[in-house]
Amino acid sequence: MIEKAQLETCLPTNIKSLPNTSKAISESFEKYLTYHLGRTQGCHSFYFYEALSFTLRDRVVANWYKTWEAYRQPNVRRAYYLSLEFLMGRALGNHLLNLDATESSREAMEKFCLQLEDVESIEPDAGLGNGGLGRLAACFMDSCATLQLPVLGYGIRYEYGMFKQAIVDGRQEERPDHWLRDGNPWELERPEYTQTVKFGGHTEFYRDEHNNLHARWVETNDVLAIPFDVPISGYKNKTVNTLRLWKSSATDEFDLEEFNAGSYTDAVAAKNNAENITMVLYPNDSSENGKELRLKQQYFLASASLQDVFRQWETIHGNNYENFVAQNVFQMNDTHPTISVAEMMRILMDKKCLNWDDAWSITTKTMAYTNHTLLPEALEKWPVHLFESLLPRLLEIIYEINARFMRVVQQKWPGNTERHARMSIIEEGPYKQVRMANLAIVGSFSVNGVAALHSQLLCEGLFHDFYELWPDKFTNKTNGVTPRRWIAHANPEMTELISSHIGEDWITDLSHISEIKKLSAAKQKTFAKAFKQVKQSNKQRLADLVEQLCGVKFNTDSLFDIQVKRIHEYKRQLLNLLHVIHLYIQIKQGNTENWSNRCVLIGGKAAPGYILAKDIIKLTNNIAEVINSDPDVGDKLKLVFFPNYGVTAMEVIAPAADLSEQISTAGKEASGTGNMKFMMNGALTIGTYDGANIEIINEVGEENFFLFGLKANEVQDLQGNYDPMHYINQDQDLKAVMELLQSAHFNANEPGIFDSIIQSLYNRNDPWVTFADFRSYVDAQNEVAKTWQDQEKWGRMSVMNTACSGFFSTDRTMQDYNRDIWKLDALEIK
Ligand code: 26V
Repeated sequence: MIEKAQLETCLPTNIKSLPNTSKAISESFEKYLTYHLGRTQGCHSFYFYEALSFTLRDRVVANWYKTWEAYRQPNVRRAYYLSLEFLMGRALGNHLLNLDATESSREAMEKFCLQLEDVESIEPDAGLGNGGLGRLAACFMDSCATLQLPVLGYGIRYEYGMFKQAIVDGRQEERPDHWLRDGNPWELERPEYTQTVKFGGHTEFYRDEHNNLHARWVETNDVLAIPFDVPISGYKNKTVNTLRLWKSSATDEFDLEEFNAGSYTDAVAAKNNAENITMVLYPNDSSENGKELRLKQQYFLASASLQDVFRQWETIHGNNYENFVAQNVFQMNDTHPTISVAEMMRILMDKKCLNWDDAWSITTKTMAYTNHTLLPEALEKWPVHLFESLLPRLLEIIYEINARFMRVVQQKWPGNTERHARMSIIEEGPYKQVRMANLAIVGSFSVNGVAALHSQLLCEGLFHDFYELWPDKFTNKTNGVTPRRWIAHANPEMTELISSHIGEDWITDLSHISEIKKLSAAKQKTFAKAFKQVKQSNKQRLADLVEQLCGVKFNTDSLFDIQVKRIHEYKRQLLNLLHVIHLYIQIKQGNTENWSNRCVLIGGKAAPGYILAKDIIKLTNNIAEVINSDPDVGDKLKLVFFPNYGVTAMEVIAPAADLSEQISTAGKEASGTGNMKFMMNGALTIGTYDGANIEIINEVGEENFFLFGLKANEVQDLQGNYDPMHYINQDQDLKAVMELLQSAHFNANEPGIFDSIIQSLYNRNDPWVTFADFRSYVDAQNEVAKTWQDQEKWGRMSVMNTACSGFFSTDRTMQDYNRDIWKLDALEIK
């Protein structure tokens, strides 16, 4: 382990900023390439990317250092965002934008006959997340840096990120994403801040010199946590925040017995176990039943991060925790890091020797919890026996937290055993489990959902008991997305157009984007025309990519109808496919008067063990095959499955969309954030009354949104008396669609492969009630097609969507968190 420098130096502490001119950038680029990387022309293109990244990183470092210094000051209150996932995507383009160095870098690259975009495209995505929850964390980090809020992200440096999706014979195949293989110029290893994390062993009790009882966790298997820091630059300010990612590593202590027994190689190999903890991201976003390695990851993150915060605290405040609450707050991204509640108690009691009440007071005043899902199968529970073997000391603490909490419940609702059983942190019965959401609620001062409806449903349903006990703990914080990545970076032409009309303020205060509604009539007209041209050019960019990846030609005059997100039954990609089949039938029957040509694009990853989701991908590809090769269909309809959807793909897809599909069963999608990215980029939405769609409608008006389907309460009322046949018998279109699907028209040589999909749709217990929404979905789609015929009207609606998207910036979201939960002061970095 590296110790802090012991040598006296007169090194400058005030690091100078470097110039962003194209001359300075090209000189530095050449120097890195030649002298640092030892490469020259003709080398692998990765080194061009690496040399430019080092050049940019140098320009970030001075401000990074200044930001650290500012945050280290004794009275600065800080927030820590604890998350198992940060779906960062690419970094280089983002830093270029924030440093206002895009044009000078473009020029610099041209000196070497390189295109900046080509260099940028070499960077692998940092895919350290599954979907919405991980990308939200990344957007939050961006906004906090731009708002100059002292927020540190803590996460895991997975060696393998989200798997790469290959499509073979129409089916998903998972390929490893070894994103770190060639090295990562955007991380700085900090071995001097290594922490030790314990597993296994058992507890011992002892008395101190004052006869107070304490616990000691002994005979543990220890793992080292090495931090890697990733800079998060703010937009055109000097703030550079930090995302600290932990890598697991073996301690230097060998198993001496084994070592001396001559099994030197076995003893060394055993170290692999430790290294495995941060090897791979779990590619699952709903159920993962009790996998030991996943619990290890969670505790590893919690323990390393909390110890790191205490280490920093003690360098300034020593052993005095009086002001700890005033200066620290932790935001837990879902239940994944909520073992932090117990770990905080352990550290305060076992390490800092505080008594229970003082430790509990600090814990419950610094922890805050965000819930991201209402799906019961995504609520984490851990078998007690796993805790017993892996984290025995933490289990003791959880039992004690629960015992004390149950007394509170008993006092409020004496004798109400059913309620006690529901609220207990421990699920009793033959298979005892720890309910992480209950632990999070009991241990936090704040609990929030991620959209208005979602937060309301949490209070009324899932967390109702807790809401009755502590109504003031619960709030809503509607999600957002960062306009820097999702407009300024992804859609430079639209950015240029908007800024040329209303200036650039909207980039850091998206409420200003509504000013495009206030342009004079004449300006509105030219704006709308240019807006459409931008959309066309973005559609061309996507069409080129689709042709390259799928071999299908998209006509850019067609309506681009897009659904990209994780493949999940509740998100109802199947409903989309039923509509596509319906359109195909209409074409085959010659019902094509006033037809609107459509290109339908579906993309997203299925969890490797989620068979039905994988079948949905196969079905999409099979339907696409039939439709795209039918000469009767031609340009009227195209369908593709876009492979390996991710952050970087979305940067091309969102700016090119005409229609955004947000068609989840009402009450199931907590928020959605793709919906916001599409809206900002001028797509119209077809969607249910679910998640943040509701707030999109509030902002843009129902007349600029294609709303359909049952409401959340209607869906709930339907459960139990849902009769799929009722809808089939009533609706000739649905009947025809299902008949064609069941006739093996799309699987002529693969009999039976879609049987389970078909069965799921006919299931009376189908929780997603797909048939129930078919009619109103098709009607809404017809309305879409009709509106598309009136291009001027569509254009107006499209501009309105962009103009009304101001609320959906994560800058607003972060201000909401800060006002109600974090209460940080923005800190200007000079
Ligand atoms: C759950 C699990 C379960 C155990 C295995 C690993 C794993 C990984 C992730 C999750 C989280 C699922 C919850 C989630 O992603 N929620 C999404 O959060 C978005 C941001 O708030 C929101 O927009 C989406 O509507 C919501 O589905």
